[in-house]
Amino acid sequence: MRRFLYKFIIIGDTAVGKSSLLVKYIDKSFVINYVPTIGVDLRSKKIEYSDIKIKINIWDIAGNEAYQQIVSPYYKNVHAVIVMFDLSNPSTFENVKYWLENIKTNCNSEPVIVLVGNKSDLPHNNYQMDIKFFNIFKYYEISVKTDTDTIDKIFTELIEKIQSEVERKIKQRFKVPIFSLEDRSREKKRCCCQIL
Ligand SMILES: Nc1nc2c(ncn2[C@@H]2O[C@H](COP(=O)(O)OP(=O)(O)OP(=O)(O)O)[C@@H](O)[C@H]2O)c(=O)[nH]1
Ligand SMILES: [Mg+2]
Repeated sequence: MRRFLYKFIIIGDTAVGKSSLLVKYIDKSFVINYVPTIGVDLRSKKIEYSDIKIKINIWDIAGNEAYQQIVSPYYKNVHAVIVMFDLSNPSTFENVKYWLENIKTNCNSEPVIVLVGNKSDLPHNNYQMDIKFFNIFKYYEISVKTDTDTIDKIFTELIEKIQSEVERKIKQRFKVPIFSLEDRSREKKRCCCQIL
């Protein structure tokens, strides 16, 4: 059984629903009360496939401006970033660019980025963003309040994307040149000495 450990972070403006997303994903529950995150929170999830075990540590990062300096180390070595905004609050969408810049400034890896518009249960505008230009893997519109399946889908698609990239890199690293018998005999002839 092979084991993998991945690090995810969730970022975005304050009160867009980052902690709610994490609680819904892990505990399948929704909290109506707003309790601002102080600094960071960590939750973990273990997923088992037929031959691999994956653990993801998901860091929920406070959106409050006051914490941004102290939370920057948490952007290090991340495999995935969930950038979240509130569909019912246009200023949180305008700030998405600020959060994408934060990734560029603070991440030392090249994480898979997804953009999540939350609170689709509330009246909201339509938003357009050139996700290819911003190197965003996928865009989802969800309601953490009423949705469960799409939330699971976000994490599953992220894990699959990261895992396939890791498998590709492993294969590349252990690539053994395959010689045909003919090639090997030619190799022998070229040798100047041989151990018998
Ligand atoms: N209507 C509605 N409310 C939501 C939804 N998701 C979250 N909320 C509410 O939005 C408020 C803020 O949610 P949080 O998850 O605490 O927000 P946050 O992004 O973690 O905020 P910070 O910790 O301050 O960065 C809470 O009162 C939630 O109940 C949703 O999909 N629909
Ligand atoms: Mg929070």
